[in-house]
Amino acid sequence: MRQSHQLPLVGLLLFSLIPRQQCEICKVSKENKTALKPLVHTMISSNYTKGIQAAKVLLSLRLGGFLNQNQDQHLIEQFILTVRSTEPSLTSGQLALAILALGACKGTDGISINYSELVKKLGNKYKAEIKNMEDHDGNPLTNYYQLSLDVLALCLFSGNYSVPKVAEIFKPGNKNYYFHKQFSVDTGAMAVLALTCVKRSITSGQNKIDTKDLDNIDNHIKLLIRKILSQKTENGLLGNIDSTGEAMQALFVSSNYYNKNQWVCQKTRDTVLKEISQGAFRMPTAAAQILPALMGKTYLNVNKDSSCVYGSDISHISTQKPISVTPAVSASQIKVNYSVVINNAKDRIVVSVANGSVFLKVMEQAQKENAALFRYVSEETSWGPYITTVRGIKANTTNRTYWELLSNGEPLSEGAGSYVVHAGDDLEVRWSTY
Ligand code: B12
Repeated sequence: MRQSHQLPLVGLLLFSLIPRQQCEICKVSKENKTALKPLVHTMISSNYTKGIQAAKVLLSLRLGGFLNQNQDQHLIEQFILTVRSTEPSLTSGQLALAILALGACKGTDGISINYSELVKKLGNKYKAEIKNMEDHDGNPLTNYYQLSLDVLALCLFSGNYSVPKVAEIFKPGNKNYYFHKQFSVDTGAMAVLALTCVKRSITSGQNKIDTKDLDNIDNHIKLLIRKILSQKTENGLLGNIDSTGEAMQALFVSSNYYNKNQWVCQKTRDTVLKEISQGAFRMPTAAAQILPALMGKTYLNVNKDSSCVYGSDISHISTQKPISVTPAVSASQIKVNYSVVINNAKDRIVVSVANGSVFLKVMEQAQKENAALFRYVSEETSWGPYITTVRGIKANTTNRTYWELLSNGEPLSEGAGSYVVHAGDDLEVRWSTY
């Protein structure tokens, strides 16, 4: 009799001794969930239903459980059509993201998705990335962030990939983790998620391999986590504000690889929440990258066989006033310096733009005034306009060249479509190699 009374107590004691998962500790509490409203709103009010750029937003909203059943069904139907019509032109990482978004969870609508066909196509795109690396000095067609997305989607959706090859190419010393010798936290975080998936599939017996590969993968995760943690800032961000969400996901799935005192996830979360309240993450992609971690989720929670969670308590959010992505432009004019720098040659112009203008406006104005020197081409991407070409010279991933954006000699941490210029700024687009 006495014993049976004690049993629940013993159980409770044992339960309290089980270390709580980092993702649970760091998850925004029910009471604080309203702090996420601006993020959800940015995503819902964006025209995210258009194009493949919707993938990250859809993935994030589905993982977070922020859609209702009708929204989910409608968006997935539209998205399937988009994927079908654009698939041949998608990069490997874009297709991987599309698969992750479609298969984030199982909708109740009975829409049938031919995953095996999509996954096969992804396998071919991934192979083309590897082939490009073999032919072009280790440079993929896209980048390692996308190769990581490829491996993650292939791993989660039972696609074909070679474990020894993954163990070989994802070595933390590989140049593709670095831009200008600086470790890319976003890339490292995505690689940790991919490698963790591969590791779990090996240990669960789905993938039979040499234990040497498992040891190597394990070691890569350990070193990548060390590198991510070395980029922790005073206020707890990991890398910068835009890499923090995915880095949090990487740290959630690999808590065995670091000590509790090396990362206080609540500090990171609280800084992020403060940034949200001050209007950060105004771009749908930025909002999409941070939201899953704040809900205690990671891309490893993608599971096409597990039912979607619908109708979170803030899903009625679309009635809120939208947060504007475009900064307010005033009638007064400011003067800025703008240069195009190619090797040691610098062509400079002073242009006048309305106060509050973004970098791209300056480029437009310079082009109007002197097209021979300042003509450029931009391409719409999930982060806004990406400058691909200036004066006919085009960025090229195969030889790691691009047009770098700088202000007063410092590389910008945002793009031409969102960086607001200031009077007297020395703006530059510089032909660079990463
Ligand atoms: C790889 C990468 C690059 C490569 C792109 C070429 C390549 N090898 O693929 C290089 C090193 C050249 C690069 C350059 C820049 N990048 Co970058 N990049 C990334 C990274 C790690 C992955 C992008 C990706 O493939 N996504 C997945 C695919 C499926 O999505 P996608 O939309 O199709 O991807 C394309 C675009 O993202 C585009 N792209 C890459 N960077 C940027 C930046 C901006 C502002 C835009 C509009 C587009 C863009 O290139 C991708 C491949 O074509 C992201 C990290 C992240 N979290 O997204 C940072 C990231 C997008 N980059 C960033 C920045 C700031 C830049 C630069 C502006 C830096 C600078 N000072 O010059 C420049 C862009 C300048 C320009 N010409 O417009 C920031 C953007 C933050 C923001 N709020 O806008 C990110 C989020 C990194 C970070 N955490 O700070 N980048």
